[in-house]
Amino acid sequence: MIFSVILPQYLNLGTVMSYTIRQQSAQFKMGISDIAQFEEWLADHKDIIGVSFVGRSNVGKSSMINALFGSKTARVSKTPGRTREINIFEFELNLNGKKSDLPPFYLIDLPGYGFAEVSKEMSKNWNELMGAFFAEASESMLLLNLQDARHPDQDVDRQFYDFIKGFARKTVLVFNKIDKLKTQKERAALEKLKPALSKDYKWIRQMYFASAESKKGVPQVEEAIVTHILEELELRKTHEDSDI
Ligand SMILES: Nc1nc2c(ncn2[C@@H]2O[C@H](COP(=O)(O)OP(=O)(O)OP(=O)(O)O)[C@@H](O)[C@H]2O)c(=O)[nH]1
Ligand SMILES: [Mg+2]
Repeated sequence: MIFSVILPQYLNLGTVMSYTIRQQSAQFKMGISDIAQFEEWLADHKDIIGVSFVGRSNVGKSSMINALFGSKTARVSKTPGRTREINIFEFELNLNGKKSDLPPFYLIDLPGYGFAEVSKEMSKNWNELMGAFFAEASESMLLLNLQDARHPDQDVDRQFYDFIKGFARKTVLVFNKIDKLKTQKERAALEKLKPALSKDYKWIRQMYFASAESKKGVPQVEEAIVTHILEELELRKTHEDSDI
């Protein structure tokens, strides 16, 4: 799907430019599970623009990354709680179907929460890594929170929101696995949840229903990511202009 955004700064006034995620462009940079190493990385990457995936273990973060960025970008697990480290990638955007001149953007796959069988040591490490991420990561990183469409708004999701609520990050909420919702009743129940969630969590910008498996709703999530990136670039351009 093509997304059109008018960016007069980058081309002649009024030119319509269509940016998309460049498929298979995501390069794995590193996996970090050590807090000191992660803090050093964050300090070296204060202004990055991109998207971070977070959600309950097994909700389909890695699968959604593959649906959006190209197959085999991230490892999909059969056993929950597999992604225990912070996986960092760089990816590119296409402009009108060809590699754009924009610098690479960042994709971060954060370790899942709510996996019951974690040791004390592991949950301490999760707290440290995620605490550092929310306190120090660039504000230009969109947070993409996934929930399971069949089991939305679980206690662990709410606990996670309590954990991050002081940070008010730009967030989009994606209900994944909608292919598993078989009845209209199930879909209606999910739809009904939206206003309550918007009210409780004001920093959520949009909510989407999607399936990494059937790819339904994936283009809309791609559009949210691309729009976020272009907005961040635009903001920086505006700041630079006003500095002169
Ligand atoms: N039916 C269906 N299954 C899905 C979907 N997305 C992911 N899955 C399955 O859910 C399981 C977990 O997927 P992952 O992508 O590894 O989930 P994750 O959130 O990265 O898991 P952790 O890294 O362990 O936290 C796999 O068996 C996937 O095939 C979806 O949209 N529909
Ligand atoms: Mg994963």
